[in-house]
Amino acid sequence: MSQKIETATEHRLSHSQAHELKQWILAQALELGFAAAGVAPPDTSDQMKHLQAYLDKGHHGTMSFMEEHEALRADPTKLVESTRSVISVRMDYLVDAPPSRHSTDEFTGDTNFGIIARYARGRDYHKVMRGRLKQLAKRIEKKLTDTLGSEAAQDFAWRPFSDSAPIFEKTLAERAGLGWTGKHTLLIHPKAGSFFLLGELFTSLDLPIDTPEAERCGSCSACIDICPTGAIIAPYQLDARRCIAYLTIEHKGAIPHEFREAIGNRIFGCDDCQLVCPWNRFAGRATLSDFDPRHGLEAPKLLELWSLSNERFDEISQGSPLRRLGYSGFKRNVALAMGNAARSAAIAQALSHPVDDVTVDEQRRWSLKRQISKTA
Ligand code: B12
Ligand code: SF4
Ligand code: SF4
Repeated sequence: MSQKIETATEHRLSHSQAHELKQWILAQALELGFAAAGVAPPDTSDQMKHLQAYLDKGHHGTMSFMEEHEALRADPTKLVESTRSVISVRMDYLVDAPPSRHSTDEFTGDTNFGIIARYARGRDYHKVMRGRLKQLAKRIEKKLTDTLGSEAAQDFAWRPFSDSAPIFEKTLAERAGLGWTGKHTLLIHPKAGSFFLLGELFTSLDLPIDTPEAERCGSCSACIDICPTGAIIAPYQLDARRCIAYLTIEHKGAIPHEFREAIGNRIFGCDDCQLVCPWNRFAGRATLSDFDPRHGLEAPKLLELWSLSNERFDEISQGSPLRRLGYSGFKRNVALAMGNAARSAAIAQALSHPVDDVTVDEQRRWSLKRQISKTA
């Protein structure tokens, strides 16, 4: 089957046809709400040495999925056999201009509200991204039927991904010309910053490959210097166990004491290394309403979050990245932020009632103690 696909697509697309088809596909991607698209070769084997070093040092913490499917990570054609090229896409999620890292209450003043990372304030991007990638594939299928006949369309194999498979998404995007990997380990585009998400359409088409962007961090180290928990241990190297995104989203159980104060009022993910990055002066804006904040999640009051019932959390987190936390993880994070919040009798009062969940209750007691120490 895969042999048939390879032969068919290879022989049907001449150089100029492949070039024209690629330009057409990239235009369709923009029409579907992607901010950019490019084409990468299906080979990321050169990244395995970095992954191995990361795993050897235990930087992945409890994310055991990072240890799995080594062969697929190195060679995307093992994941989807007929893959000849990967269409990599970027989706911008920033709704408003981000505040300057040094001039806002978000970090220095009134912390009686919680911060949710910007990508997570609206609809879950996994669904948005994969839905649009499927539409892109359907359009390509129709185009192939119209230009090369139904057999070519039948031979067209594809699969969409976004944070849903063991692949190096940033490397693929880099190879597709969508940016360079910054020292904070995220992909940056010189004209669009880094507040975007990545997705891929693996295809059996032999499309022309793009040219990668030059690396432009230069001597800057702002992200490394600003990281509240010192998670960027060296340029391009992140110890996930120290990263607030890991601690608040992936880590189960009690948050290690050494990071509690530094987490501040961040209750889901962290944007600090991106907020400080000079390239985000050029950050793109979301074109899809899916990223519009829901339920006031752009600046939720901690006391309101703390009083949410399990049922209400279920409603609010429906179709949202927050779902991943579960009620217990959510309460743990809110309790922590309440402890770090500015002195408040109302918060101390709310924290004075024991809760059933062991992890949440331990966090509550720590936070109450911290609040009381501020009011004393
Ligand atoms: C695991 C994971 C996490 C983990 C660990 C992150 C990490 N850096 O490993 C945690 C939970 C911490 C996390 C956090 C975030 N994540 Co995340 N995450 C992933 C995931 C699933 C895998 C990343 C991975 O392969 N890590 C493995 C290690 C080995 O790779 P690495 O640290 O990136 O290092 C690479 C390079 O820096 C280089 N390298 C490593 N060492 C060295 C040494 C030298 C000397 C050199 C030169 C290079 C080098 O090689 C490595 C492999 O290419 C990807 C999706 C995917 N499948 O790709 C999303 C992904 C990277 N995450 C994403 C996002 C949005 C985030 C957050 C911004 C969310 C938030 N606001 O809270 C934060 C940002 C934190 C940060 N500074 O990176 C987006 C990034 C989009 C972009 N613009 O780049 C992705 C691509 C998901 C998506 N589909 O959009 N994430
Ligand atoms: S997301 Fe936050 S904690 Fe993680 S590396 Fe960036 S600044 Fe540090
Ligand atoms: S803050 Fe500076 S070093 Fe960090 S990613 Fe941006 S340009 Fe690169």
